[in-house]
Amino acid sequence: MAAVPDGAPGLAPGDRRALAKAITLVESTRPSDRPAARRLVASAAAGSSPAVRIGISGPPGAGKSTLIEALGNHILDMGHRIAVLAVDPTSTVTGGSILGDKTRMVTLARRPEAFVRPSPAGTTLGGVARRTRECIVLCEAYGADVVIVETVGVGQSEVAVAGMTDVFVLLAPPGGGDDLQGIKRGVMELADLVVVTKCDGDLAAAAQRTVADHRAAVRLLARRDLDVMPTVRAVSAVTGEGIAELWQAVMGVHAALEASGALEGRRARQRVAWMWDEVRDALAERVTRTGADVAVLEADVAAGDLTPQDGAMRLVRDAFATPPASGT
Ligand SMILES: Nc1nc2c(ncn2[C@@H]2O[C@H](COP(=O)(O)OP(=O)(O)O)[C@@H](O)[C@H]2O)c(=O)[nH]1
Ligand SMILES: [Mg+2]
Repeated sequence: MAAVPDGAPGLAPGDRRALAKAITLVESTRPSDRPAARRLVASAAAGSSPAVRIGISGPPGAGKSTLIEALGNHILDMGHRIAVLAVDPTSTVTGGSILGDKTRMVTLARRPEAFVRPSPAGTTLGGVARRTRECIVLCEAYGADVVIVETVGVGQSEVAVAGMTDVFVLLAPPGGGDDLQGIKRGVMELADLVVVTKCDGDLAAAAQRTVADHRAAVRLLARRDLDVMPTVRAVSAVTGEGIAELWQAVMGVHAALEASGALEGRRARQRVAWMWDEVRDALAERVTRTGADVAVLEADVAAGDLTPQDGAMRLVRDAFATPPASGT
């Protein structure tokens, strides 16, 4: 996509079409698009300030998309400009979730101050799109002062999204008894806020019980930052109950983290982690692109004729014995 040259002339604040094109470039898997994508992200980062970055995760069907629609509309009413990056790896399997998310966030997507982007199927890795971090930066250059990343809870994805946002919100659907809906302890420990969804109608009583269960569980957990004691609350995206309070709570956590310096600490760690992810990507790319004997080595390792360790060392050594091709 040569339409976006170096610099980010298209990424004018509020230009949704330019942002959509920029994200498409950044998500492109064609190696020839990478240099332009990298320049675009660099200039976007240079010319913008970080938004309030919110990660929202939870099991499939917990009500993430529906809540983001309700919360997003409230945030817009508060005068913010919002971008939503929805990453749903289950859509690779069902093929239907992206359509579902689009229809679910339709009132949000229609408002001119909002940008909603479901990541296409097949671009996710461990539940988070490979380029989500770069897309967050693009959204900030577009002028979003609130960026929400929705990701379905499938093991590593919560950890990944918590590792690229300021405030991590974990959603839990109402459940019976003391069942915590299979949310893992390590994931609970990342949560700054736990939100029990669907607190309305027939589900209201179960939702309140689930709140009590999670409050008890949260008290026993290690805290991620001493400044934030995770709270548990109930909301209904259908009635709107608890939505305004949830936004206040998110902003409260953000303000507390900022005041104590913990926010800058999180972001600093995230930048370093990002660098190492890029190193791993660049290495893997270089190793596979040298092409030499990759298939043969894979076959040898598969057959047990070569240990995985020796195979890896051979590939890395070969990659660096070859001068790098342009582009990386
Ligand atoms: N009663 C009720 N149902 C809800 C609420 N939020 C979501 N749902 C329903 O729960 C299902 C899953 O919602 P969705 O937002 O797609 O969940 P996601 O997979 O976590 O994004 C849908 O059928 C929604 O209509 C709510 O606040 N109240
Ligand atoms: Mg969803």
